[in-house]
Amino acid sequence: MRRQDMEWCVSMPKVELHAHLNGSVRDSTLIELARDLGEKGIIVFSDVENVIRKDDRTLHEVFKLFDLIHILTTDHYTVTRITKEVIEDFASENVVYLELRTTPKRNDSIGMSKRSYMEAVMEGLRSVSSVDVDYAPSGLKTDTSNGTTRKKIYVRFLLSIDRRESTEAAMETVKLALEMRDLGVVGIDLSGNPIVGDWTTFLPALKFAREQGLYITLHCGEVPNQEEIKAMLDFSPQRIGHACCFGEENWRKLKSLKIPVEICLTSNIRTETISSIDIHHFADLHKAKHPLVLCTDDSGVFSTSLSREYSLASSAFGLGKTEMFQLAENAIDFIFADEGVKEDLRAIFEVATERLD
Ligand code: 6MZ
Repeated sequence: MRRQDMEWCVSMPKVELHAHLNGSVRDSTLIELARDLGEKGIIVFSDVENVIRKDDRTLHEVFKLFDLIHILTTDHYTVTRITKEVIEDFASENVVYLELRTTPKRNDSIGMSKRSYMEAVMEGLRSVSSVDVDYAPSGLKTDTSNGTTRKKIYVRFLLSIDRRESTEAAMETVKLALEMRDLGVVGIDLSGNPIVGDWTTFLPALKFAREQGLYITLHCGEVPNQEEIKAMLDFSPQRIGHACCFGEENWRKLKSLKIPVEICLTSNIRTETISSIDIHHFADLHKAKHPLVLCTDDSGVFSTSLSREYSLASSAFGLGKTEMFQLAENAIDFIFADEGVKEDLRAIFEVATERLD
């Protein structure tokens, strides 16, 4: 794509629905944190620096990297810092609605509970200064006190259950999500290394979440486990992430159920889950008008941005500006926030249509 078209992708309003907090940390922040821990003798900086700067990683290597990132980021102060930076980074490329997901973590050695982890996340959200943030269902109005309308981003949270967790730990996460609803927690995600854990372990917590009215999205089909994919589709989540390794029968089922798919192009290519962009299932789903949304997954780990994902889709699948704009706007239908937010977002896109013609 030409440079000016990339600029166009940046200026278009966008909706991000699949972004993992710890996967979206800036490289520069990770390097700075690693240097600090290196100086304290907790890690060997040069070993870590090479891992952070490495470009291509298999899916297996990505999960090893997350264990490393968590060593660097998981204290309350740093969780607050990365949350602030990640929200500001998305806002700076005109993401107008962000559903940020993160796994609440317990670490007794530093006095961290899942709740205090999430409180640190919320603190990060409140400390965002470069943009106005609407994060609670009641809504924070745009600051017009100095007579100018500032840029605004809607932020909602999904709490992730890691596939390494037990039924009890998953249930704790769901209960926490319910308690934090007033702070903008809208749903639950199931993620983590897809070859670890068994779907049935998480089912009681996911069922409970759904009964209580939380929305659910599942990482589904990152590896070719057709039995699990079928069980996940039978559960009827409101959205699924990836949908890479579906057999024919499950593919038909997905299409007939019309479950919206969060598509993460760069992530799938970098992790070699899909061998090349021209055979990516985006093309088939898009042609079939299946509900889908372009997302980053881990913009830090995969050195991407949502604008780049649009630009990539445009060059790989020949989408014009109208189609890209439509794709971005359609995502409003699949967000987990209420009708009022959807209406606000539609108005933002309406204004942008005139501006971006
Ligand atoms: C599955 C993924 C993932 O929660 O610590 N995560 N899970 N597939 C992926 N595709 C590459 N990318 C990220 O963010 C990092 C965590 O998100 C999940 C993993 O559980 C990872 O540890 P948080 O903020």
